[in-house]
Order: sequence, then C-alpha cells, then structure tokens
Amino acid sequence: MKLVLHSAWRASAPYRVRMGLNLKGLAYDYAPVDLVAGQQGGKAYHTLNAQHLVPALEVDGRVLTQSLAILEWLEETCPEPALLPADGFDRQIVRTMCGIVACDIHPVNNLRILKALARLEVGQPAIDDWVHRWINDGFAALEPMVARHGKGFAFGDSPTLADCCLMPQVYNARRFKLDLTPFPAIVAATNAAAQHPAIAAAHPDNQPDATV
Ligand SMILES: N[C@@H](CCC(=O)N[C@@H](CS)C(=O)NCC(=O)O)C(=O)O
Repeated sequence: MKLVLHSAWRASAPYRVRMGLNLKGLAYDYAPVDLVAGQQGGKAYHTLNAQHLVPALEVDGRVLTQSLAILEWLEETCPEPALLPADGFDRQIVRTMCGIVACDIHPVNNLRILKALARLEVGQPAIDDWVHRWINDGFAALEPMVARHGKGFAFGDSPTLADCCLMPQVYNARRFKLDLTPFPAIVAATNAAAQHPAIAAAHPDNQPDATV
C-alpha cells in the first residue's frame, strides 16, 4: 500500500494522522503543504481536498480527507495495534474525547478562523483570549475524563485515538501560551505519551517542513 500524507508540520489535524500512521507502523511519503504561503488554497491542492484543509492521505492514488475519518479507516484497515478499546462503551468514550477536541475546540481556533477575526480587525490579545477560551472549555470537560480513564495515556494504558487528538491540541495550547496548570491529568498523559517513539516521531519539530 503506497501512502502519501499531505501535511503541515505544526497543524493539528495532520499531526493526528501522523500519530495514527506511526502507531500502526505504516510507512508513508510526506508531502508538505505550506499553510502560511496559502498552498492549501491553490488549484493543485484543490484536487486532493476540496475543503482546502490538511490533511489529505493518498492511498494507492485514491484520496482520503478528514483526520477522524482517516483514523477510523486506519483502525478498520490495520486493526493491530488497536487504537480503540475492545469494549463498546469504552470505544465511545474514546470517540467522545476525540470529538471534544476535533469537533468543539479545533474548528473554532483553526487558521482560517483566526485570519477571519484579524480581517474583522480583532487585535492579537483578543484573538489569544478567543483561542484560550475554547481550549479551556474543552479541556475542562476532558480533564476529569482523562483523570478517570487514563492509566498512562489519555484512555487506558496504551495509545488510543484520544491521544492522537489530545497531543496536537496540547501542543497548540502551549503554542498559544495557555496556562495548563488546571489540567494536571491532561499534562501528565500527554507528557507520558510524548515518550512513545511512534508518537515522538509525529511531533511537529520532527517533520521535514519544520521551520524551527
Ligand atoms: N476537520 C478537518 C479539519 C482540517 C483542518 O482544519 N486543517 C487545518 C490545519 S489543522 C488547515 O488546513 N487549516 C488551513 C486553513 O485554515 O487555511 C480534519 O480533521 O481533517
């Protein structure tokens, strides 16, 4: 299976997919998309993702988009190691954790939203407050879930899709200098997950297009 991941080093959604691919032990080619230069809006990328968002995953020439759909596809296609728990109720808890990040925090803090706020002449301090507000709201719900269900990782004692969503969101929170003190369980779980080689390899700083 030939996999090509269209990714941007610092972006959350491709970071989720990099973690999934690495945890499944799947090799892939990395195709960088420069979000700052606006490559996601260009004609060439449109054929890969008509939403003009990363990631896009080429699979033997066919294209998948939407990071959660890609992660679910990976889980179905390569079941081992499992990134969802065996128990059906537990699986839904992991999916709930993913949803809090991917449906309720990330979309309102995405680059295009922050650019739209700037076009409305919202200043940087107010934009930072906006970003913090939505991360804080989501993390306030996630913190007791991780405290209850995490046993080294966000859920249980091995990586799940919850880690694939949480790691990038914590990276993003740090980038926006959010105070993570109120979220000790989230911090502990993500610090522990960061030690996992497959997860460490997915970190933004380790991508070929990283600019720091
Ligand atoms: N729901 C989508 C979100 C994808 C998304 O928002 N990607 C961001 C990077 S994390 C992006 O491409 N942003 C470009 C922009 O806002 O112009 C997914 O999970 O794949």
